[in-house]
Amino acid sequence: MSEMYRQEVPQYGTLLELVADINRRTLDADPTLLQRLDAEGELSRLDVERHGAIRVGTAEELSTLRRVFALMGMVPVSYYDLSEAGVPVHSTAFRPVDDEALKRNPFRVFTSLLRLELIEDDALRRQAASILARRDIFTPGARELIALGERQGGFAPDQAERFVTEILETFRWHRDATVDETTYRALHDAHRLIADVVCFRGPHINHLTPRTLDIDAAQAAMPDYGITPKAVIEGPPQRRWPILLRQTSFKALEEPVRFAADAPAEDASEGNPHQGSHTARFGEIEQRGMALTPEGRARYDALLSRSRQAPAASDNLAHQRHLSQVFVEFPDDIESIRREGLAYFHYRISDEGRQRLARGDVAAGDVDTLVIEGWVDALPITYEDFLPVSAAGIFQSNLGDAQHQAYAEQSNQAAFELALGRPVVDEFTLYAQSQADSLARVRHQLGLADD
Ligand code: OOG
Ligand code: NI
Repeated sequence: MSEMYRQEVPQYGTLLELVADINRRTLDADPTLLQRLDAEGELSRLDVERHGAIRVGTAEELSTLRRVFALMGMVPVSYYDLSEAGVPVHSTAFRPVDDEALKRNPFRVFTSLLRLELIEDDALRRQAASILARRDIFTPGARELIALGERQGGFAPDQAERFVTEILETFRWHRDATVDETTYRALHDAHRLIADVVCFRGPHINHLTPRTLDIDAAQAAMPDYGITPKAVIEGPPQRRWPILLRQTSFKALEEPVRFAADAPAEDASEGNPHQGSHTARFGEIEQRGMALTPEGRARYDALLSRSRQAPAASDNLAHQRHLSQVFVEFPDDIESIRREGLAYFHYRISDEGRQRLARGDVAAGDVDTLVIEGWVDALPITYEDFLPVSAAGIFQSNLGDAQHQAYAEQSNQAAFELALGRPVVDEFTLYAQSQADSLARVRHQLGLADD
């Protein structure tokens, strides 16, 4: 998919180069970081690490994607409501969840479902629904393989190859809209995102996002690479110990499309197509820090909303200065963060602990004691998920200048899960489990009973 996207959106290739340059420079300049990432097993995943995003229109599309991703070992984690931010979708992220898989390749797909019920105009809403009902975003081959994979409980290698090839088609860009220009305009005027979801044959991947080790440097360097960044980096400020997720993107590009002939023709291949343009696809970069506990997250959310009470800064440096001032209240040394229970950690026996064991020393005490006495290392767990306020900022930077009011409709996780065909997994449960497993393992290695 990365290959395909690079061909479809050449600027994405440039973005990958920029990120690789910055990551190399950052690691050269900071041997401690190099060592830490290596110890955490993060170095090998750095170059392949991505997330991407798609938007679908129906429950059937969403639930079929859930089955596709399940065959790839990815499950829906978390529920994100974007309607509060004036974007008529709600979302989840499909991703691997076990530590081994995350280490190999933590690819995530932020997947949004259009909330048709938020289109106010009855006739337009019905028209959108009927356009969506006519399309199939999966190839017949993909549908056969999904059924086969489910029956077999997986794929033989050659089947897996074919599966990837067929599924890739779902994410491909189609420059032929399935509707005439009048219909496109009407849907676009209701909300640009609605036109993006409804008017094409499939849910084209709308961005891919590599991970950078220094997003401030990447943001500053974008213009040198001929890329125009969005005004500000979303998420927390720069810190010694990075938390959660920081993101920035380049603006969606205007791309040529062909509209179907005006009604009554419904098929883009008939009649004289009309030229037009559509903006949807962009590139993004992210910097990931540690996963916060519910307590840490509550503090983050409170500080973020306090920072947003001030008028928005239009340039990134001013924005970052202001954020940093507000976030001084969030501890930035790793032991305070750990002891105050603000983040999740992987516990591992230390080199020193290993030597002591070999000498016949005996460890004792709870986890804090083991860490203080140097038996055990605590390594922050990387945040693998998304932030609704940041996601809204990313969406909005690509919706042009039109300001959108929050939708009055409530967030509706139950409706989303009904469409998805299963409940989403709670992210905090995953991190807590991963931490608990590591602790149980290390206590076992030290010959201690469970905490
Ligand atoms: C998804 C925007 C959200 C992120 O990284 O928070 C997102 C979209 O534009 O479809 O990708
Ligand atoms: Ni994204």
